Amino acid sequence: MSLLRVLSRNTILQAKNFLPTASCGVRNVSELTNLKDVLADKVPKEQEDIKAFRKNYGTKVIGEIQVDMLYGGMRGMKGLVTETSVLDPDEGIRFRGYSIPECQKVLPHAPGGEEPLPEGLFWLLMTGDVPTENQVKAISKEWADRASIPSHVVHMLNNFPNNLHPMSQFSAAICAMQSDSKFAKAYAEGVHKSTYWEHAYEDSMDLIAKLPTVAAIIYRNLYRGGSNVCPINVDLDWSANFTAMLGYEDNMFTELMRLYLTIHSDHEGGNVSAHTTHLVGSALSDPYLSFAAGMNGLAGPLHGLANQEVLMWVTKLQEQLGGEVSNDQLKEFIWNTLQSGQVVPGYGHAVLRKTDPRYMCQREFALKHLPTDPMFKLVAQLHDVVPDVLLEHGKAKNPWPNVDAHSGVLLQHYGMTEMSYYTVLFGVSRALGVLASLVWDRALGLPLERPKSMSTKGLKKLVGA
Ligand code: CMX
Repeated sequence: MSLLRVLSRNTILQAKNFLPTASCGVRNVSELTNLKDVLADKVPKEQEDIKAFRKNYGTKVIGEIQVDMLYGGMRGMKGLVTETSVLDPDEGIRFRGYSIPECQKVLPHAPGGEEPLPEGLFWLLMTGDVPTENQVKAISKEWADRASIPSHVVHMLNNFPNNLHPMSQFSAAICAMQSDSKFAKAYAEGVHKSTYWEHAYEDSMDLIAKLPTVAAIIYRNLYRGGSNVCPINVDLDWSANFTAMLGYEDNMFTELMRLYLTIHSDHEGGNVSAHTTHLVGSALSDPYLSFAAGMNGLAGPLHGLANQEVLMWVTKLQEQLGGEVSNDQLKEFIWNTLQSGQVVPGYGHAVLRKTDPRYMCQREFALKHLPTDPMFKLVAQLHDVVPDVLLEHGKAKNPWPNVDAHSGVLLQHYGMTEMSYYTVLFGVSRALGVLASLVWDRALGLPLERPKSMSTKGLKKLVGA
């Protein structure tokens, strides 16, 4: 009998967190290094907990819906359950209750490194527990083992024209890898719905493992003359393999990538990429199709593409104004942007009302490792000037910088100057959060998502207008 089956059966019988093993009687869950086994222990408990909660509180009213919310992008409307992270407007994101500085402290690092390994963040998102070093090592190893991509995907990527945006290539490749979907295969074979999460888990692990290779092929095809990516090294962590495949040798770039891939992973459930992945998954589209849909949303300039937009905007600013610029010159440039009916990229947020902690930790990285970089200095100067202009402009509810205001400047410092590629990095990271959520969506049996829409005529009638 497989360990998974033993675990599933024994979760009902055993005291919390202790499980029998074949050899030594009882074993603590924290000693397990196979994530799927740990989930198999947690899933039935969560299912029971939510069942009891809904039985007792299922009809409790938790908010009201105003007409403006229907026209205003559903801001503030509580309408989704997402377990992996929660976004506080003032404090920013917490991953399973842990802030970014806390994650930087408690999650395992690479030997000699200071930034968290994204593998650890993934374990945390999936389980709610801070992983041990061995658990993180097991994820690195498993992703390295699962990293190879089908040859038809390589062929397809190698034949895309250079003018196809990297995000379109990324999304198309994810869809094309769907030929290997274990979820779709299991569904077609008629498996019981109580096992859906296990197949969603397999696809999610495969997909996350393969994304760096796909992303690296896109990068090398577009910007490095189509040179081959190096093979995966099973002794390296996920980020180190990624930077090696991209062709970067600087260890600090790899450290940056570990931080980058950790902090871009998840931002609760209502943002476009997370919500889209969840929505498409609710139709039981497999994780490849669901995640590709989420990536198409991330590619929008008001969402993930803003990291590309920021660096293009800052580069234009430098071209127009030169190296050293005064605050007054910056103000004028920002006003020109606003008066020509464009947004200031990297500023504002649908939920946040303070500076994004994802911006702050990137700023701290810059202060530590590249304090004299001219572009960093400009980004810091913009932080002093943009909020006041946006406040004077009087429209944006949040004048403070978001994650995208800072990421590009760090990447260009280490030589990654290809701005139109930046959102692909965001996408590789976002997989960690939205796929962890997708596994839980299937584990909790969340149904097809289908909110009620109304016509303006119907709404007017409803409110007696
Ligand atoms: N520059 C100019 N105007 C802005 C603005 C900005 N940075 N942020 C908001 N506004 C405007 C909005 O366009 C809106 O104008 P209209 O009333 O004319 O439509 C008004 O202020 C009110 O918007 P809001 O309620 O403050 O913000 P929203 O929730 O509607 O939008 C966001 C949020 C992020 C789309 C918006 O702040 C924006 O466009 N920012 C710039 C793009 C950006 O950085 N996006 C990345 C967000 C993070 C991410 O997902 O990666």
